[in-house]
Amino acid sequence: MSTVRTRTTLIAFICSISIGTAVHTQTPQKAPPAAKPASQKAAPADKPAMAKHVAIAPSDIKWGPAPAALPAGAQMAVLDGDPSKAGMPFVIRAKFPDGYRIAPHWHPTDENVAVLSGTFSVGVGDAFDEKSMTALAAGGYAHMPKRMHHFAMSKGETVIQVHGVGPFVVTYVNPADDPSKKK
Ligand SMILES: [Cu+2]
Repeated sequence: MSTVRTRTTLIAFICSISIGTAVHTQTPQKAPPAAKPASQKAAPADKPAMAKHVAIAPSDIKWGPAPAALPAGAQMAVLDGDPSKAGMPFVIRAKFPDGYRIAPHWHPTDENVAVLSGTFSVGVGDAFDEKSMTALAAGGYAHMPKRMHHFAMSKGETVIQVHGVGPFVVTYVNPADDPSKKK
């Protein structure tokens, strides 16, 4: 039963991330793919393919609503990679309003969090306990090993950067805390 629930969460999360990303893409989706320029053709066998580089100015980050697996009010942007793809590295940003709370949950993969602004507090365990949390100011960092139960809270508008290897899925310890299941 819990396997079914986990899969549902995963699919819901992936769908909402894809939708969120698609909605905020500014290029038309229906244009046929342009022919690849010569520079993007497969590299000769003796040369490894060059990876794409990424350079995004803060003003060019395309924020959109966070996936339904997170409580309403958060914004998210995918900077690199794809958090929905298994084995794919990703870098995302999340922006939380003051007092935002994420109930105890876990991920199937390690989560790495850098705090860019505001204050982000994290705690571990099955019950949300403010007193047990560690408050991280801008510059702080947190690592949550895969499957470790943890919870979080913001103070002031807070921006974090999360990196890891997909799939980035949120599963709540108490299924009643899952915002994607509420309505
Ligand atoms: Cu988490």
